[in-house]
Amino acid sequence: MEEKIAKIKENLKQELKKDLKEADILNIKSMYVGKKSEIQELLASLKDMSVEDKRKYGSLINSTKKELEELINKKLEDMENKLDISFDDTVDYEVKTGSLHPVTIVAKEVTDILKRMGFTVVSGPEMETEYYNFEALNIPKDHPARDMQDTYYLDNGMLLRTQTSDNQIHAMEKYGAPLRICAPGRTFRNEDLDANHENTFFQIEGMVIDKGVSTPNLMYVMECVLSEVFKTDVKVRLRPGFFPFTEPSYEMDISCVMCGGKGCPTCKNEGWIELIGCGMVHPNVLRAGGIDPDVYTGFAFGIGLTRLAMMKYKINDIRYLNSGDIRYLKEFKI
Ligand code: FA5
Repeated sequence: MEEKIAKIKENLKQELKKDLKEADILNIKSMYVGKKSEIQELLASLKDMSVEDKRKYGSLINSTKKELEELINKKLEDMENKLDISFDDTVDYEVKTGSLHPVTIVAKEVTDILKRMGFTVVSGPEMETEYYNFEALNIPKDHPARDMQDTYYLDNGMLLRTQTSDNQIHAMEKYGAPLRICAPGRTFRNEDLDANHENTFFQIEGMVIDKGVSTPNLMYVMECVLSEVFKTDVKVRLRPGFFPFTEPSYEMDISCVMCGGKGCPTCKNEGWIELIGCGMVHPNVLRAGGIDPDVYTGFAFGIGLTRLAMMKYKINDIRYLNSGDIRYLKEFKI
């Protein structure tokens, strides 16, 4: 019996030394420990043995079966570990991944900068009521400022928001004063399209309300954002502007990076591109948000993120950014 068992073990070891595929090992498994295997026959024969032999061989046969199984399983495991390790260097393994859109990249950059300055990021609906988009922002029905921001009026009585400034009212209503929020988002206008005007573009709104907030605070925040986004010095100019929801109001322009300010089709020969609208929050707007203008003052700004992406990445026509042309967008892979 001992000899027979030693022979089975030796035979298996020899078999397993060969160069085997998974299917071969599974065949060997069935041959050596399967129902019709020799060891299984030996186990079956135990019942006909004398009590003495049973005691003598019972544990030997069982432990041998276990040993055979372990040898086979180890071979299977080694084979699995070996899989996937060999690479065929002749195959082109280029991994095709997507990339962030340039506007997403600058939006993230600006929100990160503002977050470091203590701004909380909020968001509002793209489908908006006239109240939040216009009326609460001191733009009543029939106000000429509505002409500057014509939009898409929906059958359900709502509209596609023309500016992220709707977030000013939502945030004041929700959080009250003091307040420090920014709100990136998509905006829509019925616009004549050209190299720097789209009908769908992105802005980021900012609003700070506290006691004693003034214009120099606003200028400081704008300066920090622009110098961090562009890393190098860029020329900006501040000029008086008009928004019914701020008083005083300003517009900030950036010297066109495509022509260095000389004038080109991108800036429509002006040398400057309008980038930011901003100002001190009008008392009527604070009131609409439930905040007492005799106690609190505030500033707000709206940065054109799509234009910012154009200027940062020297894109000469805004329409590329909504084109979905992958060859073009691939350039910005980060
Ligand atoms: C506004 O939308 C104001 N809500 C900004 C504001 C916020 C003022 C808070 C005061 C306080 P304006 O229409 O100028 O303002 O747009 C702001 C910026 O959005 C522009 O400077 C420009 O960068 C961008 N922008 C405006 N229209 C378009 C357009 N058609 N295509 C691409 N970018 C645009």
